Amino acid sequence: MEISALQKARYHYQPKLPAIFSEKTEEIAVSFGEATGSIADSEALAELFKLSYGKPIACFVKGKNEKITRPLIVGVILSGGQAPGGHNVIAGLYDGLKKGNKDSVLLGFIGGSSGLMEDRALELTEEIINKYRNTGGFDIIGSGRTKIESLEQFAASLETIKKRNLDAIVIIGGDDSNTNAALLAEYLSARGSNTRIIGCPKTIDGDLKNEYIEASFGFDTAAKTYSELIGNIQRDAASARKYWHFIKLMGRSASHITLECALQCQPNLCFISEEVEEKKLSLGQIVEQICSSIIKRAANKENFGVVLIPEGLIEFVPEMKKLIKELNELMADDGAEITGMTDFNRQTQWLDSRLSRESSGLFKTLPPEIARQLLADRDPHGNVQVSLVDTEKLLINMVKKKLKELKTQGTYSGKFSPLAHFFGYEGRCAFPSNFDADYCYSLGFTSFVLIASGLTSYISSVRNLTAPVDKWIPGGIPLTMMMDMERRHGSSKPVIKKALVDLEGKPFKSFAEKRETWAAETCYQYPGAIQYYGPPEVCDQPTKTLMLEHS
Ligand code: FBP
Repeated sequence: MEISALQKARYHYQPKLPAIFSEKTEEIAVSFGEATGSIADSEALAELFKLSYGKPIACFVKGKNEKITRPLIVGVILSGGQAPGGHNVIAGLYDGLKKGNKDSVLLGFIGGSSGLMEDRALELTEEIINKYRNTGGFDIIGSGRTKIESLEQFAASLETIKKRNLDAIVIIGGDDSNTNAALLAEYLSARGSNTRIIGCPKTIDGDLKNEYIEASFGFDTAAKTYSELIGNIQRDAASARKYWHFIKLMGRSASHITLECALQCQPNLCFISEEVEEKKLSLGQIVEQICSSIIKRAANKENFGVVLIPEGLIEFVPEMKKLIKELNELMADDGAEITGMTDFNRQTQWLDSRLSRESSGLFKTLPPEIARQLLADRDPHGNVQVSLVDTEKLLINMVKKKLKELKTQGTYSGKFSPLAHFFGYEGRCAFPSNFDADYCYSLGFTSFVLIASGLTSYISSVRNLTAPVDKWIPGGIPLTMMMDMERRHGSSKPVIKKALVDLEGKPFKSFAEKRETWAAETCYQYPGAIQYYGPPEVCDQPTKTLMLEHS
C-alpha cells in the first residue's frame, strides 16, 4: 500500500521521553507521597471507593524495582472522541511492556469498552504498532462511547478479564471514561481480582486538567490545526476585504480550544461560553457585540472580519439553556412522539403547550433549521448534540436582522457578507504535533511503569510540560483525588471534575486585555501549519494556554 511521504517520515520519529525512562527498567522505582483526599465530598467518595480512596501520589525515582520485569498481559481501550496521539500512547505502552519483558503481551480491545464486555480483542504486535507510530486517529483498534455501567456490564468485563488472564487494562479517555476506570478498579478489587486499571487523560476539548494533569492529550494538535485554518481564513479575509467569517470550533462544553485559537490568531471577536454564562449574556447582547465590531470596522472601510464561536455556546446562553433543558426533558419522556412527527408545524404546536411561555416564544423566533436541529436525536446522555447545531448560522441570521434595523435607522451603512464554517472533525485525527507525539508516548510508557509496579486506580500523569521533555515528571495520580459528587439524571454520582475556562486564569485574562483592540483593528496572526521538522522554537512549542498557565 502506498503511504504519504510525511507518514513514512513520521514512522521514524523517535518520541522523546522524560530522563527517568532512560534508566534500566528494573532501576525505575516508585516513590509514594502522603495519602490523598478528593476535591470535595470526601466522605461519600471514601464510602463508594472503599478499597481505592485515599491512595498516595506516585512518582518515579532511580532505585530497585524487581517486579517490573515480570511478563504481563495487558489490555488497552480507546474511549470517546478521537484525539491526536492515541496511537502513541499505545506505542509507548507497548515499547515499555516489551522493554520490561519481551514475552509481555498487549491486547487492544476493539471499539472501546464494548470490546472488553464482548471480548473482542486484537493482539498488538510490533508489525501492527509500527504502522501507527506518530500517526493521528484511533483506527488501530477503534473507539466507542459505551460506558461500563450496569451490573451485567461489570460482570461481563470481569469475565473477559478472567478468560484473558489480564494483569491490567489501560483506559484512554476523557473525564467520564476515567471515572469509569475508577469504578472498574474498585469493582475488581472488591472481587479479589488483581487486575490493575490505569487511566490516561485524553480529549481535544482540554477539559480534563487540574493541578496534576496539566493537559489532556490531543488539545495541542487540534487547537494548532484549527489555528492554522483560522489564520489562513484571516489572511483571505484581509486580502479580499469583503467577508465576515463566523467560525464555530469544537469543544463540547469548555471553550479552551476557542480561547487557545484566539490567543494564537487574534481574531476580531471570540466568545467564551464560561464568560457568557457568568455575565448571563443573552443572544441579543452577543449579537449587539458583534454588530458593534462590524460598525466600527465599517467606519474604517474594513467590511470584513473573523468571529470565533465555541461549539457549546448556545448551552451557556441563559434563555437557550432553559429552552434546551426543557426540550431535553420532553425528549427524554416523549422523544419518540415528537421525532415521529414529520411536519415541523405540528412539532411546534405540540411543543407550544408543553414548553414554558418564554421557551416556547424563543423556540418560535429561531430560524426553522436551527429549531429542527434542537429536536434532533440526543446523545447517549440525553443531551442535545451541540456539534450538530449551527450556532454560527443562527448568529449570522440574527446579526443580519439587527444590521437591517440599524440601516433603516441610519446608524450603519457598511456591507455585510457573512460566511459560516465549522472546524471540528478536521482537527481530531491530525498527525500529532511533536508535543503530543512526545507527551502521548510518555503517558503510555508511564502507564507501563504504573502497571508493572502493581498500581491500580491511578491516572497516568506527566507534568512540567513547558520544560524540555527530559525534565518532564512522570508518575501516577489516584483517580479518586480528582473527583466530587454531582447530580446526574436525578441521582448523585462520582465524577472527575470537568475543568472549564477559568475566568481568573492567565489565558483568559491575556485575551480579555487585548480583545477591544482586536474588535476594531486588524491584528491578525498567522500561525501556519504544524511543523514536524525544524528548529525547536518552531516545532516543539506547547500551546499558549499551557505557557500562560505556567508563567
Ligand atoms: P471526547 O470528550 O470524548 O474526547 O470528545 C469530544 C468531542 O470531540 C467534542 O469536542 C465534540 O462535541 C464531540 O466529541 C463530538 O462527538 P462525536 O464524535 O460523537 O460526533
